[in-house]
Amino acid sequence: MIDTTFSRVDMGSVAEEVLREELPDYRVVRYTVPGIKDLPGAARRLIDMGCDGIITLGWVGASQVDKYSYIAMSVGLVMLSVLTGKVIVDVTVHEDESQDPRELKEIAINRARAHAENLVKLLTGGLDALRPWAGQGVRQGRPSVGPL
Ligand code: RDL
Ligand code: RDL
Ligand code: RDL
Repeated sequence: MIDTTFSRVDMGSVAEEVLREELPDYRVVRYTVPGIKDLPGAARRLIDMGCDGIITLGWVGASQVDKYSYIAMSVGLVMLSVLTGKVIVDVTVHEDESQDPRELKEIAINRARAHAENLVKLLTGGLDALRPWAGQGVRQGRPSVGPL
């Protein structure tokens, strides 16, 4: 798992608790980097150390320059996943998802927890791990929107 010092919520500790609880037979490695553009390289280093799966926890500021950083991060993580074949779950919170700091914190905590649980399922449940929720409009951070 990789988190950042840029983030305004300690999402890493939320994810770490889930992973340690639900993956007792795994070694959980936590690596903290300055910001989101450092995540793809850090993920590569953890994969090279032998990690089976990666969860990143990133926070995107509200300005246009921050969104450019987000695109760079996102492309980097997707490419890394494609090229290595490893499961990479990307938790991102955008600072402009809510104007209310309390709600934003709640989104961050809920999203980190929900995606940590997704990583557990993807690592341990095989290709069918998420099948029960297929097409169900599942969201992370805010309530799910449900199927049409
Ligand atoms: O490698 C050092 C930094 O360049 C790197 O940590 C960047 O990700 C830092 N950073 C920005 O430069 C920026 O413009 C971040 C953001 N925006 C951002 O929105 N969120 C970050 N980092 O985590
Ligand atoms: O790795 C975990 C998530 O980052 C990943 O599943 C994303 O594809 C989830 N996601 C977003 O983060 C987003 O901002 C999705 C959308 N938008 C979207 O529009 N459709 C998706 N996922 O299927
Ligand atoms: O329409 C409101 C939100 O659904 C929309 O802004 C989403 O894209 C929010 N979102 C992200 O911005 C993101 O980076 C989500 C994720 N990641 C995610 O992983 N899961 C979500 N939303 O449900």
